[in-house]
Amino acid sequence: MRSHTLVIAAVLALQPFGLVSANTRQTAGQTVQPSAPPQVSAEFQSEVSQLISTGLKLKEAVEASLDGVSKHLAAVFERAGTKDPTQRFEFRILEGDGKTSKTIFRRSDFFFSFGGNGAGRVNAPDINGDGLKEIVVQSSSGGNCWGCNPTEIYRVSNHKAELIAAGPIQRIADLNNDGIAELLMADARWESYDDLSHAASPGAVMIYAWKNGRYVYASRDFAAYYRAETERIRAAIEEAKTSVTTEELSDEGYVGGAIGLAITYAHAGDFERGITELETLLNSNAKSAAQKKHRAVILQDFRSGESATKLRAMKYGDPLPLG
Ligand SMILES: [Ca+2]
Ligand SMILES: [Ca+2]
Repeated sequence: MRSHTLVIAAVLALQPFGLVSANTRQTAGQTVQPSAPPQVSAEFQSEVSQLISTGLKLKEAVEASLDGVSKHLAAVFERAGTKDPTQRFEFRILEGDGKTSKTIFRRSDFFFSFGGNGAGRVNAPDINGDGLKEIVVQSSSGGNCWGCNPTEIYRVSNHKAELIAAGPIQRIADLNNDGIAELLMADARWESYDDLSHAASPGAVMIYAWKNGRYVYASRDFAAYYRAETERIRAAIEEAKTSVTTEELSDEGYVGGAIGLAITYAHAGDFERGITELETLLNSNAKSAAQKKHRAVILQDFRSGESATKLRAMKYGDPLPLG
């Protein structure tokens, strides 16, 4: 039980790059934290009681009319005493008809919460401007990594729940003030790159925007955001530079920052600038032959190796993969 609690604490603390919490537009739903037993409206009570009688414990509940027609209860349950960790938590959406209700969606995993990271605190606003309210839930498959703790976004129409986004979403925010929020997603593809420590893993943010009924990769449309982001990363690199000594791994924060800057330029639409910046940074401030050798391998990888291929693989307008 103790290790379980620790992992969940790690999941909740996992905020890549220390970004601040989500900007909420408006919050129509009400989230009840586990400390008080969540209360649910009358029409959901018989379904919830029936689930509790099978060994589920109601942890969190949000009520909203997600489709503007029926009432819905989005709920997180914990299954006490289960031996299968992938069945420990259950996320459900119940739909009511004014008198009674039934489950229209369920998914089990290691962990769910509505209150997890910054993104998870946004619940039941209309995030994408399609007239339907979304439910945002933090999930976890149990690992301590960016990619294995995705935030999932669901909408409901015609009595069916549909997953419209999933991934390491750091923030849900309207970056260009058009009234429709964008998803700021961690690019986890270089997490643990080249044996860099987790703290030094190169991080970058990808932006997905809602267009024609789905989230698509649209990072290069957000130039002002990326200008601020490159300034922030440059400041972090300056800071990390002061730690570089002849000790072999003393430059990993510096190297991780330089790679993060290159990836960030690539997302902003300027792959070549990213490579030029990476060359300049990796060719300076090396304090040992081992550091120089290591950086030459990284440069090769970003100029023409697997990392170059991965950076060029991102295409403007590509739909967000739903896992
Ligand atoms: Ca919506
Ligand atoms: Ca927007």
